Amino acid sequence: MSDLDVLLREERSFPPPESFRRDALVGDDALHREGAADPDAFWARMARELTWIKPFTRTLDWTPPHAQWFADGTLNASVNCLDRHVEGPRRNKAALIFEGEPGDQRTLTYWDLYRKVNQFALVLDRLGVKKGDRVAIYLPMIPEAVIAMLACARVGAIHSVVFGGFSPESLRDRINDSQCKVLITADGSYRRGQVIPLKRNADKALAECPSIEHVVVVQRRAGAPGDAAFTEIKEGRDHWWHRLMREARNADGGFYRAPEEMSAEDLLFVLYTSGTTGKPKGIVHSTGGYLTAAAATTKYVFDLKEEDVYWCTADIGWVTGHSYIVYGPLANGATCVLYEGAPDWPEKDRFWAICERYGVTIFYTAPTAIRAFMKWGPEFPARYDLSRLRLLGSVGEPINPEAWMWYHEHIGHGRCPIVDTWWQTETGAIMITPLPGATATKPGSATVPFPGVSAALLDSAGQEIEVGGGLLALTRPWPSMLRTIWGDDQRFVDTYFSKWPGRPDLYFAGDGAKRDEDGYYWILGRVDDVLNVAGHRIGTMEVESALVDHPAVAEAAVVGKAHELKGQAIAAFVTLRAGHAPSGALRDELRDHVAEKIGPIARPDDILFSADLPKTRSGKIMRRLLRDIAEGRALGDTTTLADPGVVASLKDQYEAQE
Ligand code: 6R9
Repeated sequence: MSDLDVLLREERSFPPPESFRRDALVGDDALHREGAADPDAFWARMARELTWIKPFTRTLDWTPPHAQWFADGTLNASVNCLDRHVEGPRRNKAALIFEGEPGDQRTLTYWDLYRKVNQFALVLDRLGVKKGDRVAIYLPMIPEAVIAMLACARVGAIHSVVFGGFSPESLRDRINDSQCKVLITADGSYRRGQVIPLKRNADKALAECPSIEHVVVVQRRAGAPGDAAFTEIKEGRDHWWHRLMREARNADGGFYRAPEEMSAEDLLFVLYTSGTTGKPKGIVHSTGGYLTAAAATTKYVFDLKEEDVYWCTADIGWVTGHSYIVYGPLANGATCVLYEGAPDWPEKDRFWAICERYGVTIFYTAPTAIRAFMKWGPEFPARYDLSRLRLLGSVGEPINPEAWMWYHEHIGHGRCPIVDTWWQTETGAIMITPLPGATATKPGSATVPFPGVSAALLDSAGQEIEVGGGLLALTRPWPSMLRTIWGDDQRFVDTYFSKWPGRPDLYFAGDGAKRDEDGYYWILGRVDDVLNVAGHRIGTMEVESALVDHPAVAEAAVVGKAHELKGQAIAAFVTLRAGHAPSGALRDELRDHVAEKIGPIARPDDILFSADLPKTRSGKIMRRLLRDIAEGRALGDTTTLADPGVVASLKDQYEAQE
């Protein structure tokens, strides 16, 4: 049965529990009605919940596909996340509750965070960072990552966070693409009891990053900071974070760094994501529009209250970490849990231990994690008191109804609404989601657009589909939409706003979806050459380029295959150069090579050596057939192949290997 068929048969529906609805920020359809009546006015009202230096008078300027929101207003994101809280009763409230993988704990109040962000902003000044400069952040999930991001925002620098699991080459390409001036990293990062040598990785990258003038190194590893065998400090270029912070004082001896006054359209950050070509795209986000939507969605999707303890398990290296660990929750003055390590270290109960320890009330994670919890068994969460949990969230990939029900029963104990939130790096904030006190949920459906957001399903000719399957589009601009792709506006136009000729106002999301009779959306997954492996976006082209970079490889084709835990796994078909023979050792070598080039998340599960790849007469590799092979299906139409024999022999080989 196909995914679509499974979803079409899903008929369970869960209205908001009355006990939840009664106290919810939104317990009826008022917000949806407000958004539908006048989306611009709705977003303007959301924007006015922020603290502006100069209030905006214009809401939206829309010259498709370029939008500007609140363009004549000025503000600073760090003021919205910090200053406005320390002026009031939140001054001593916990902002971040941090737990490291080895078990170390640190709590930073809003005042602590405010002080450290100001100090690090002074450090950035001292390193010569100016408004508009780019700063790369390659850090573990530690409070310094949040401090670094907010300090960039304070001085008006554009941060570019690179996931700590990415390889030196991936880091190098991202730094070079946006010409970062400073890199902030750490000596190491804990993962499953091991220390990942982040600074050593960074040094490899930096050998080919001429734009970097300074490197700031957080001491994360236990032990002496001068442990030269592990961390090399290059005099003049590299600086220990704690030393710079100790000296960070302004002329009057205080720590205050006045926030830069930023236009709403000034850039807040660039974040790289995979697309259909080998080169990652630098997705560019604005200050005012981005913050408006990040803050509004955090408040209403998570029904955020003053006393909540909120935990989003994403990494800060992904957009979910940006919007729902840093900007959205902190703009709302929330208490956020930050955890550094793996969910199964030292035991498979770590997440539930953390939920109990800090009294987590709102928990937001990914389906790939939920499927792992399911596989490990309900006895792990059952060891803990999870009675404080009141709301659960899911993001990153389609959640299968079975995983949804398990989450509902074993984590939510039937009491917590689940918000399945669909959105993307490009959308900046949640776009399709239930409002937990107002929307009845259905297992596997992200339900309906957030107020002020307009979605539609279209066929490839641009015809709208009311009920059934189609391509997902967003049909009106929204404040947190990407503004462009760093250095390549044409690619921005071509990728997102050219799917339907003559309609430069329609945003093409790259996802397929279905809509049911109630207008609910069921996201089916990517329709382009982008894989979603355990919630991480990886372009097939990126993996192919990494493979052909190996001296033994002549040609490579990469496809996604369904995987029980990861959603999708990577299957690669490889032809070898003359003089190289297939072997198990070479297979392992190629898998490691990809992990080294891109990062461990891109390591292929399967590699099949083949004398040839199935191609059309015009020379295009037929990935559809490779997917059929990788997933063990009967082969689809092979009549357009130049040599139908190739694919039959591939299928035999693949099956023999399994
Ligand atoms: C936030 C994030 C975006 C892609 C997106 C889609 C998939 C995200 C989903 C979902 C089904 C959900 N996706 N949330 N699919 N249901 N609730 O993940 O951003 O890393 O850019 O990935 O993830 O395919 O297009 P990003």
